[in-house]
Amino acid sequence: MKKVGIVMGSDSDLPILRKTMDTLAALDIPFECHVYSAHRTPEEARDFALNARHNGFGVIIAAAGMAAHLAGAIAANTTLPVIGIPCKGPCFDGMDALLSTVMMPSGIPVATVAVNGGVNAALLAAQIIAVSDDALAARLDAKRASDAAKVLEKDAALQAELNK
Ligand code: RP5
Repeated sequence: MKKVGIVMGSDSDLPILRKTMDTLAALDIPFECHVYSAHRTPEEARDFALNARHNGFGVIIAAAGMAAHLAGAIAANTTLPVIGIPCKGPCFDGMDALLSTVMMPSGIPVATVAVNGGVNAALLAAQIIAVSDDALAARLDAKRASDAAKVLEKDAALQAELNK
């Protein structure tokens, strides 16, 4: 199976990416995780993107906050699908990172998930890999069914409490 590459602009983004890693691990998807910054280590970020396909990656998840150019900078150097996670920083409730990540010019797409959307980034990466992996697609179906069952359990508990 192709690996998922996870890149974050700073280790301060790690709490968001832990959710990404946990979700990928639960689905038995191999991944590799790095701290590379579009601004502080531009050469390392560029090299990672340029070599990602050759190094066995199928999708790259890039997470950054503030002036969040990392996903775009990665996408500029690979035609692998790139998923951007805007991370909420100290100002503007994450709107700075959201706009910096999502507003890509035509020609260089970044599939942007919600602010701090670490779980959905992993699930979207899984769905991309599952296009050519039926076993993974089945695991995703099972997760959807299990997640739905949990919601219905909560509804049943609420109904029981309200209708005492
Ligand atoms: C961004 O700047 C990082 O992705 C992080 O979200 C933010 C702050 O980085 P640190 O100052 O915590 O290293 O590049």
